[in-house]
Amino acid sequence: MAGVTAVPVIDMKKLNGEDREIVMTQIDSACEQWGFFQLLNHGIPHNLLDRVQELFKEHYKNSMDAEFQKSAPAEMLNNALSQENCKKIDSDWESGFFLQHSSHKPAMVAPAMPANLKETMDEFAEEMGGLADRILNIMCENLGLEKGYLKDALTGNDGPFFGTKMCHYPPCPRPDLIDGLRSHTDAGGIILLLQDDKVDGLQVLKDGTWFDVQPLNHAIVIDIGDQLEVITNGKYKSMWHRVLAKKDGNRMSVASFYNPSSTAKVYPAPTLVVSDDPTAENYPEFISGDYMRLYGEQKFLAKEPRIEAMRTN
Ligand SMILES: O=C(O)CCC(=O)C(=O)O
Ligand SMILES: [Fe+2]
Repeated sequence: MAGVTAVPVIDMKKLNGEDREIVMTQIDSACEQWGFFQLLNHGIPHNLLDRVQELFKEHYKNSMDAEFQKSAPAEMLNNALSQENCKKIDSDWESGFFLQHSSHKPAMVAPAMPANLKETMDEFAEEMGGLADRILNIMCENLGLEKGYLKDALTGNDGPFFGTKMCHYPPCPRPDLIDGLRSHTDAGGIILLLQDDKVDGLQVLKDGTWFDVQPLNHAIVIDIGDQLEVITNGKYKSMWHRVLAKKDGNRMSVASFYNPSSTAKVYPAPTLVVSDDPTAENYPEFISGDYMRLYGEQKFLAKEPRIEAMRTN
């Protein structure tokens, strides 16, 4: 996909027809060169995506917006504005919560949600989990790994970690002073994102330029996390991304994280290790939970030193 100058948009419908090879190659190139792509015709019913967006926007307006106005980032911005030379704020202009879907003991208690939103999110998680498995198997095929390899690599003792971050990026009076979400790479396996169909803000950094991930109705955005980069021995890369705060528009985002279990041993797939070149640097092996602890302290820093730090463990 040389010469592509925007985040790739890939139509999965063509995977079942005579263009299959072309689409498989598009996905492979997107994983290698962008770490980000948008999927159309991914098989998740559009009316489910519409319901998630509609019900979550309503829930935000009814139950979360007033709280945000009293939150830490809102207070930080107010304080900064009362100073003469205010500097950029080290926080994120976002308001959200996390739902855990996998069989693990939930990391946190799910917040109270209206019954119709909760039911819709259960349905959404089921569909997103299925899509995650399909994407991982497409990656397996492209990487020459046996079917199921990548899911197994995330499984550990208790199955992949799977959860969804539901958030809004409310209108911000001073987007020059705070980001919606500061630049970072994602930590885990793959991330599946339903973003607002109108309000933009998500950007990915490629070759020194920030590219918008344009809102596209009913698309699902996929991106690659650091630990999938390790498993592919660097063939696929996690990429820096950020969300800009905006003066107008309240951006909704529902991001499902399909990650290694904290007990999973993460290491480069043996067939992707260049064995006939003794000088080739391979990625290290580590326990996912150890990486996640370090990531928790260093989310907004470069991934390379924290992956390197795992080598001694
Ligand atoms: O909200 C978005 O569009 C991106 C969220 C994100 O990058 C994250 O939560 O890691
Ligand atoms: Fe992210």
